[in-house]
Amino acid sequence: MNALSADNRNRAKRTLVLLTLNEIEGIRALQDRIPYDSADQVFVVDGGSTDGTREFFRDHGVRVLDQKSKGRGEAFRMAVREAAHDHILFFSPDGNEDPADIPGLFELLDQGADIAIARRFGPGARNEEDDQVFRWRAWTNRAFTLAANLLWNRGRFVHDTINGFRAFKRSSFARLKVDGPGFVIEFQSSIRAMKLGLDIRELPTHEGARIGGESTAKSLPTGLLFVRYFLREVWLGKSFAKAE
Ligand SMILES: Nc1nc2c(ncn2[C@@H]2O[C@H](COP(=O)(O)OP(=O)(O)OP(=O)(O)O)[C@@H](O)[C@H]2O)c(=O)[nH]1
Ligand SMILES: [Mg+2]
Repeated sequence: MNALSADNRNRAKRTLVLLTLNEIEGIRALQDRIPYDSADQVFVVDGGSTDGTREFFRDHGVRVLDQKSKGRGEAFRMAVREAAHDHILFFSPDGNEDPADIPGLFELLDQGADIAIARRFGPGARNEEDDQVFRWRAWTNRAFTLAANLLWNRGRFVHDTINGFRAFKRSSFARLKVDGPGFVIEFQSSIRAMKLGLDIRELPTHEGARIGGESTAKSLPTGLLFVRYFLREVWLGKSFAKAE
């Protein structure tokens, strides 16, 4: 038996979840680069695509689950309910996330992390706006991340509390009881993980440009949602975890 198969036999099983809402151009470009064989189960959670994304996956033998209600928050919760395995990774095939990082994120969980995040900031990393003069989205992201670290993090600094390209242990995700909607789900999960002192590890990544389609994360409503949920986390403290 070679080293790789011995490794595969000893590690926890993995579920890879693809999150889509009208990403046909992205998925056509990325399909051959996604390391499907690094996971033991793969499925798509789709938010209601009408551009052929769902049909593309079905034609390629990938199971597609249709969301009952909208938004990434609901997609994360549905995925964890449906996942068969204990290590669960979320990948969004719109061009921002590099599929080559999928095995590395799974490996961080194997090494003991509760949450593994592909970080777009910090040493060795790059975000979409790095070659622009005004980096509004990056600056806003970093401000929210700094505030979360200052208020709640007692472990190693987390450089990117917001990126959706991340993996969870099922048991850790359950402890977070994340109830946020839409694009705030990742930030809320990072904050709550800090509050509970979970082991958050990061992998430097290079964020790419969106390949096609349209962003559904409109800056102003998303920013306001973040402020609202940030203040709610200040208010809640650790009380969210009481029912543990
Ligand atoms: N399942 C599911 N996926 C969603 C939903 N909304 C967005 N997505 C996917 O989540 C990923 C991220 O959404 P984007 O709209 O690209 O948001 P963003 O990455 O912040 O914005 P850009 O930088 O412009 O790409 C994409 O793969 C979307 O297709 C949803 O309601 N359900
Ligand atoms: Mg995107």
